[in-house]
Amino acid sequence: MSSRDYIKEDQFPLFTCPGCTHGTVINAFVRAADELQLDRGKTVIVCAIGCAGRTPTYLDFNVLRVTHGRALAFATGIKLARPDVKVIVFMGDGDALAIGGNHFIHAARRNIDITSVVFRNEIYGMTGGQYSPTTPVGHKATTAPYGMIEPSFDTCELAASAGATYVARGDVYNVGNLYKVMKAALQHKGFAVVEALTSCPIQFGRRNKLADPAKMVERIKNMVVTKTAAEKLPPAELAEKFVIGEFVNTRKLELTERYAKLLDRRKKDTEVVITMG
Ligand SMILES: Cc1ncc(C[n+]2csc(CCOP(=O)(O)OP(=O)(O)O)c2C)c(N)n1
Ligand code: SF4
Repeated sequence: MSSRDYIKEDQFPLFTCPGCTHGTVINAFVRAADELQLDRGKTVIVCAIGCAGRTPTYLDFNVLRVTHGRALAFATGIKLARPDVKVIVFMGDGDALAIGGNHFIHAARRNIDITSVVFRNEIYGMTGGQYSPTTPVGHKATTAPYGMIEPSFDTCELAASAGATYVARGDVYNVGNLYKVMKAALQHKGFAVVEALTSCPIQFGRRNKLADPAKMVERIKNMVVTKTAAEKLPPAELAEKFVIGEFVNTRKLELTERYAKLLDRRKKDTEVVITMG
């Protein structure tokens, strides 16, 4: 297998707007998949609606495209039915943290063995630029014409505190790091989250004096710091930045393992208790 075998070349050209960096996230995924020689026959990618949700169109895998915000719910069903299959979920920030927010925290709490990638482009791209739970304060969106007043989620803190056992952040400027964390997430057993900072020059950029795709990537470059650099920053400066790298990498029994144990116990237990009314 080579990386080209993971791509559906007949689906090109890309549907994305010029300068969109969602493709860079997919590129990091394909590199990682190739490096790990992912078995396409034993891998399912689940995605929903949105520009990020549409990116698996180009991937030559079993792809299930579902309702907006429900990718993790479907993925949970697949994983429980077929624990031997690798399940990967691609979601926009709105998909993962707004309409799908409840599924996200419960997938983390259950520590189910799914690799999830959250494309943080700070907006609802596909539907015309409404604000998402990651739109930065003061920035404009169609539903925040005078500037966003709600604080953003810290996706990584949310995932970690809910119970995810692998949590990392990457971005489309430091592609080497993004690829590295993607690869580690794919190798992880348990609920793995990679937040990928990506840019939407059309729906976010145009409203925020950042329509130039290169400026948007430069903005990401200036927004991120490594963990080592973060240690040297004064708190006020650090509050403005996104730390990239790994935050959580632990091994705990995940949901399908606990479920298998439960089934084992039930098989041994011959007593059947029937309760009425
Ligand atoms: C149940 C449901 N609610 C709302 C929509 C409309 N809708 C489609 S995509 C989307 C938001 C997309 O934003 P995001 O998930 O952040 O992904 P992006 O397009 O920015 O990559 C919305 C609200 C829908 N298709 N289905
Ligand atoms: S709307 Fe934004 S996120 Fe969607 S394809 Fe265009 S640039 Fe990319």
